Amino acid sequence: TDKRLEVEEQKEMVPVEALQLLPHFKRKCISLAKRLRTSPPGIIAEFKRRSPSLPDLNPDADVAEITSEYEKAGAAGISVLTDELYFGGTADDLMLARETVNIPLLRKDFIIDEYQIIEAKAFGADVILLIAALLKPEEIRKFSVLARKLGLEVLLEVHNQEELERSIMPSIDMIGVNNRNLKTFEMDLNISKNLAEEIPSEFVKVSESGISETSSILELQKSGFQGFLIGGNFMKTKDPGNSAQK
Ligand code: IGP
Repeated sequence: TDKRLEVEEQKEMVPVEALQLLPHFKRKCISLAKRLRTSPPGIIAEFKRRSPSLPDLNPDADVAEITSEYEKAGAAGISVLTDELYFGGTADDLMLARETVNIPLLRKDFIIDEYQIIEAKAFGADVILLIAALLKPEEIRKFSVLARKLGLEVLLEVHNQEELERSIMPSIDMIGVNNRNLKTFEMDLNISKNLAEEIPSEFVKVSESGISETSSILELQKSGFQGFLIGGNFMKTKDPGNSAQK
């Protein structure tokens, strides 16, 4: 696809052998799934400077400052956008976040090859995102098995029952239901509510996108969700850490 080519063109490829020598590559990951299972509701606070729907979200946001505030505010984990083209992030943002906080970090990106998974580990991630809409089931299997081998957890993102059914497999730890329609950007929390009961209980359930009210979190928690991925609602304010506190 186009995205695949763009990713390849953008990347200055550091050889895998060099990635494996980075200090974080040997670090033992911290479990996000365990945190969400044992003390729900847990907020996964997201760091992003912009997105396709919000091009001026927080262009000059400082990753060390904001991730440290998220941690102080009690976030269960932090999602760091590392996609440059659409979200203005880099893998270096992930590494800076790792050097700042001691809570689980999710590498939020469009993962389409194994290299990005090795890079995620080497740059300090604990969890990777795999998007069902982008990947064939064989790819999800291959990528999630590699992630597990490296000690990373896997959050699988789905939008509907069909994606869930074809992509669910034992090498996945958490299932994230994205409330945003990727084509229209339209948001609907009912997408999460309707899909919740289709997700077996061995998977931690995360509701993603468009969450801005405590009342929505409580409702989604009643439907069975333990984790809540929140980005724009925090990043749009002057003081994202303070918004995460509330
Ligand atoms: C956060 P929001 O509406 O709180 O900013 O959403 C997160 O769910 C969203 O950034 C996201 C995303 C993704 C971004 C969900 N899935 C996949 C990039 C790729």
